[in-house]
Amino acid sequence: MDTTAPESSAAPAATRLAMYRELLRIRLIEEEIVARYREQEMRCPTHICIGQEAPPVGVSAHLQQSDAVFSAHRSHGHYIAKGGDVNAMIAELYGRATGCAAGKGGSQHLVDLDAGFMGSAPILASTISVGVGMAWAMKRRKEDRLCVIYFGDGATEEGAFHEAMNYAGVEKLPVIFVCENNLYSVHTPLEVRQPPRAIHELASAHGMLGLHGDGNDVDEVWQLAKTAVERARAGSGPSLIELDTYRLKEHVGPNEDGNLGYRDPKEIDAWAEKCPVAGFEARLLESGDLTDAMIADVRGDISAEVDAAFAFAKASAFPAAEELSTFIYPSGAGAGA
Ligand SMILES: Cc1ncc(C[n+]2csc(CCOP(=O)(O)OP(=O)(O)O)c2C)c(N)n1
Repeated sequence: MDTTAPESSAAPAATRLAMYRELLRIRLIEEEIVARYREQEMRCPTHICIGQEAPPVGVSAHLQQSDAVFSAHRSHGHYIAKGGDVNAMIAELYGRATGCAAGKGGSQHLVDLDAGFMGSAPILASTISVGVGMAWAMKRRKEDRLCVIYFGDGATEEGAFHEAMNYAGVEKLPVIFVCENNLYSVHTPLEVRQPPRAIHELASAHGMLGLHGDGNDVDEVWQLAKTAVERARAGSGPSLIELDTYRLKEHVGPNEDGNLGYRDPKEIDAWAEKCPVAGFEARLLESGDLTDAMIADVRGDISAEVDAAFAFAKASAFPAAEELSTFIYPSGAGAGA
């Protein structure tokens, strides 16, 4: 199977500007979470995606509301880029009843069915099988939709990942597997966890297209995703896209972690230099498609949105005590009970 990047044809200027806005939006929302996390009002484990904004933005630029997205524990960017309700996401982090999971899930259980964000869950690879099941249903019902599943390099070590890939390949399902390879699973580097072969090479073992590229370059992500999305919509089957990227914060929480010793601070600095937001902004400024005045406008709009989301969350009530036993299988009252 082909594992090279497709011939380059840049996204239209309007799409590139929209992607810039979305990259910056995810970054500023994440920075606000980082700034406020220490207040200890967000009581859930929170995996920050700063440094990894380009994959969701470049992929979601090709998706319709009716397409489905699944994610894992580091899911804020995926949720936001798919059109998830930001007020409801921040309220979920604050454990409020207005949260997207009614305040019961926290950062690792985001969901917004109206936006086609089917859910995130922290059990590695758990959502991969569910996403493939949904893609199978889409195909059986002859729906014009596709499913995108995001996960990290660590999830590719789970049996469920390979089973799901196999089935997607056998049934030629409309599904795109997006692996954000940030080189570490918690504090363990990739080279001591997997044999010396690339993750995208696993695609050929499961009879699908493998693609690989720079996950910090939203233009490149956009092109790779275009190939995979067109394939899926044409009924030509699944793809695995491996995107090289890097998380700039600690595994879980708002802090830097260069002091821990598992990553060379020089490596962290080198990836910070490859910032997906600043790099794209510089290219757009250079081409004249973006101006300083436009940046100021966009930043102003996003700041207002972020302030409003945190105000909404903090003004919202906590779930009522009776909610403790609703939506609990098998005995609680609630939907389906
Ligand atoms: C089945 C399972 N095993 C172990 C864990 C503990 N765990 C939580 S996050 C994580 C690392 C995941 O790494 P990766 O998939 O590369 O995503 P990243 O955190 O780098 O974004 C592990 C091992 C888990 N959540 N689920």
